[in-house]
Amino acid sequence: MKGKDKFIRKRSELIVATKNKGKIREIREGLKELGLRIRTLSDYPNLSEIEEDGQSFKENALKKARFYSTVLGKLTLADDSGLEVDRLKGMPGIYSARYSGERASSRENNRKLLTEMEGIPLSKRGARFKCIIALVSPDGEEVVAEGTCRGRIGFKEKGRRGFGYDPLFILPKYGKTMAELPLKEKNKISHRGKALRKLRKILRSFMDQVVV
Ligand code: ITT
Repeated sequence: MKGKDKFIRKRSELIVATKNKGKIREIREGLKELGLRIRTLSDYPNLSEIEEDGQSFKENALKKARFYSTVLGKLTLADDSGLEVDRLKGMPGIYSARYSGERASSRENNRKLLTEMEGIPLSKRGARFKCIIALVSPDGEEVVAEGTCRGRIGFKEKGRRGFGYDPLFILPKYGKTMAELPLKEKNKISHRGKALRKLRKILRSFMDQVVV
């Protein structure tokens, strides 16, 4: 490989700062046309983790992206996301991953959500997924993209795809839960898919800057 090509390849690397396998699958799919070399935190098992103590998705996404971009010295993307249920005044929100306790499984979180929603009719079970993706470069440039997706909370888990609250998240237009949609279909309509589409354009310009 010639010097310049080597430089371009090296600089087209992107750190996706998560170990969440569901997020990683969707982000890889959403960015695949860019041909980036994507690394995730699973490739850096010895790195310390940071506490997600921000008061919003945006704060947490930026905190994660800034931290890992500084530690690794590489262009870094971080996703902070969750489920906001109307009837629960936006809960679990930023606590989505640990709704039923630290290190809770998705199954446990879903069970807790069903308990909280007991007796509430479908018409009052509105909710939205929200995703904020922060992109931070080692020289301190920062970009944030957002996406949301509305649906309703079901009465029991349905579907085996996706992750997290997907089996409980009904998309009325499709008559299906998010967990019944293939990955590509989910990305077309999901909160994360929307944020990734906005980010693709920006990422391209980051890559162009680097190559010049
Ligand atoms: P990282 O911080 O390492 O990225 P995490 O799983 O802890 O991984 P968050 O703090 O952003 O990530 O919490 C997101 C939680 O919100 C996630 O664990 C799910 O429970 C839920 N969630 C987010 N996006 C979702 C999606 O597309 N489908 C279903 N549940 C989702």
